[in-house]
Amino acid sequence: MSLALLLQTGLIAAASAAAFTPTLPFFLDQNPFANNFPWGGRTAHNTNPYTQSPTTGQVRSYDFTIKRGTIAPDGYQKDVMLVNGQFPGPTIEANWGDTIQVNVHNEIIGPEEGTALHWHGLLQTGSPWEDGVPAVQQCPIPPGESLQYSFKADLYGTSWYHSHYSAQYVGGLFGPMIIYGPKNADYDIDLGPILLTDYFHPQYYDLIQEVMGTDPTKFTPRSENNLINGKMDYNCSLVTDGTPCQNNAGLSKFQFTPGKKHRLRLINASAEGIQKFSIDGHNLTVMANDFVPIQPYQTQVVTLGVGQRTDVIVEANGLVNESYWMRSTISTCSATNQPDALAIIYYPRASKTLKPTSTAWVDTANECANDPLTSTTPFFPITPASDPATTITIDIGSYINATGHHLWKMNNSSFRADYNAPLLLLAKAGNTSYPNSPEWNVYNTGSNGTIRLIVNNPTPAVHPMHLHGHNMYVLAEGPGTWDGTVTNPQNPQRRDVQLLQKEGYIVVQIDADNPGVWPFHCHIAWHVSGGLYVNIIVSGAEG
Ligand SMILES: *[C@@H]1O[C@H](CO)[C@@H](O)[C@H](O)[C@H]1NC(C)=O
Ligand SMILES: *[C@@H]1O[C@H](CO)[C@@H](O)[C@H](O)[C@H]1NC(C)=O
Ligand SMILES: *[C@@H]1O[C@H](CO)[C@@H](O)[C@H](O)[C@H]1NC(C)=O
Ligand SMILES: *[C@@H]1O[C@H](CO)[C@@H](O)[C@H](O)[C@H]1NC(C)=O
Ligand SMILES: *[C@@H]1O[C@H](CO)[C@@H](O)[C@H](O)[C@H]1NC(C)=O
Ligand SMILES: *[C@@H]1O[C@H](CO)[C@@H](O)[C@H](O)[C@H]1NC(C)=O
Ligand SMILES: *[C@@H]1O[C@H](CO)[C@@H](O)[C@H](O)[C@H]1NC(C)=O
Ligand SMILES: *[C@@H]1O[C@H](CO)[C@@H](O)[C@H](O)[C@H]1NC(C)=O
Ligand SMILES: *[C@@H]1O[C@H](CO)[C@@H](O)[C@H](O)[C@H]1NC(C)=O
Ligand SMILES: [Cu+2]
Repeated sequence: MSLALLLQTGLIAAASAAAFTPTLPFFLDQNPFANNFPWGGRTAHNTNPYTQSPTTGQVRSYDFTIKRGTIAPDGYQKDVMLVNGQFPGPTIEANWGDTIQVNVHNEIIGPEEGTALHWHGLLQTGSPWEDGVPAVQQCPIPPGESLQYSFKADLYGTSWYHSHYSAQYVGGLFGPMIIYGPKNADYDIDLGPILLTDYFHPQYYDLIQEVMGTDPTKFTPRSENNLINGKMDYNCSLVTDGTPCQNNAGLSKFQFTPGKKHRLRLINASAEGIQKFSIDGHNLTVMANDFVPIQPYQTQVVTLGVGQRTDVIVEANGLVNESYWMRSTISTCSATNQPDALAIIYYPRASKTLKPTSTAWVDTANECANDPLTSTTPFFPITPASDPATTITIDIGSYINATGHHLWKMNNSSFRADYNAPLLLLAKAGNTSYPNSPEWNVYNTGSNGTIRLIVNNPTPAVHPMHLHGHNMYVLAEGPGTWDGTVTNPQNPQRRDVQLLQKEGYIVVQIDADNPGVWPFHCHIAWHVSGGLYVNIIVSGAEG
């Protein structure tokens, strides 16, 4: 039986405690690197990924059943929601230009909840209704019902899918999404997705009620643990309410082949935590941020905000008889009781019973910001317009409303959704004004071709800002307010999530070439639920 089939049927679960994380690809029918390159002569260097993606005609079908379940990934028993009984959810794989088709069956009962899945970072060009945000592009999928999503793998690299219904993804509904495409840096072995996730023991819905509640001591929940690919140990002596808990639940394990270059696909699927990723004794070569290949640069510690991805290459130049810690540490600007996630990398002759004795790198980077924009040069250069047609300035704030609840606002307006009135459907019917619903936070940019967003954050919290449907040019970011300077104006960083520093700003810009209603929001689950969210209507570029 193939590995993919084993994973699908869940038979691997029993064996996985001892097993190493398998390498990619899992493809049953073809190895995209060995057999063919369905993207033809397109390279990371010669092809504009936004306008020249291939169409292979190949369909990758997945069947996702979403149900409640009980798991104990760190030893602490917890009720969650799962895709096909797996935590994290199954890996979606496709080649650049393939069509991904996912049949989602909502079987969430006891109690019932709606759901909807978002395919993070894909452009959805020509298919804006497949983006998966309830109240914007669709109604929630009701319990007992199914929905087929079908969309093109229009960018390539590393990403994830997650529920966009309430904060359900914090309750377990997420998984990796890998799209194979041209290489912009050389490597031998694809070690696959490495999901970094802060982990909360209470139910997500109880946390949301506290975060948006009236008790200020509960506005910022502290995570209990930090997981790598859904695993970490927990100190069960800390459990005081009698919940079953088992010490030494086990860590994720990876295997390095000496002398080979390994690609690691880091994904920050946290609710709140900024993660600092490193491997003891090894350098990291950063080759992509989000879905954007970049000119490789070397570092020891990578910072990822929620929703961000970074692909790194690691050369296995350690001792063949040693094992090394892989670490992801939640930074001091996030709230946690246990910041350190660990996994183990084994060389072939390392003892499988002794723990590594390696020591961590000293992290000298800014605790609460991405690497400087000057480090990043996109592989395919694009120069954005210097005179955008539309400029939208938005100030972020938090406040206590008249009933004492804690909310977030963008330009003085806290977003509140109406699941029964998806904005894309209204826009398709020609209706883009909702005088009685200012809380829908809609910014209609008409047919203007370039849109600049200046976001000011006077609050003492970092916000990973995510835009759907586009890669943003990140023109500037920093503390304080913008002085008008653009970093790397000829070829600025592009990505789909950018950290907005506390008491700081970001300036981002898009080419409005993808008609749709596109969410722009903070990816911290608690903040987006509290209203830190706007919708941008893009009608299609005219100039
Ligand atoms: C586990 O937690 C208990 C209770 O706080 C503490 O006394 C103990 O030192 C902890 N054990 C470890 C290994 O951290
Ligand atoms: C994930 O993002 C959160 C929020 O921005 C951040 O606190 C955390 O450190 C990030 N994790 C990694 C591994 O980058
Ligand atoms: C990491 O990179 C630095 C700078 O390029 C180099 O001096 C050092 O030897 C490298 N260390 C390892 C373990 O590869
Ligand atoms: C690995 O080999 C080196 C010498 O090559 C030795 O110094 C080291 O102690 C060995 N490590 C282990 C865990 O046996
Ligand atoms: C479109 O661009 C023009 C020219 O910059 C500007 O005056 C107008 O306000 C913009 N319209 C919208 C809806 O943003
Ligand atoms: C305050 O916010 C909460 C949570 O969104 C909401 O339930 C409540 O109705 C709001 N109060 C007022 C007066 O609008
Ligand atoms: C947001 O508020 C600021 C300050 O009141 C104002 O300058 C800006 O134009 C507003 N932005 C939008 C998009 O309404
Ligand atoms: C923000 O909203 C509040 C309440 O709706 C209002 O009193 C205040 O004038 C608004 N401030 C601005 C700058 O629009
Ligand atoms: C547009 O939709 C809103 C919300 O459903 C509704 O209140 C409004 O009457 C609609 N406008 C038109 C012109 O149909
Ligand atoms: Cu935020």
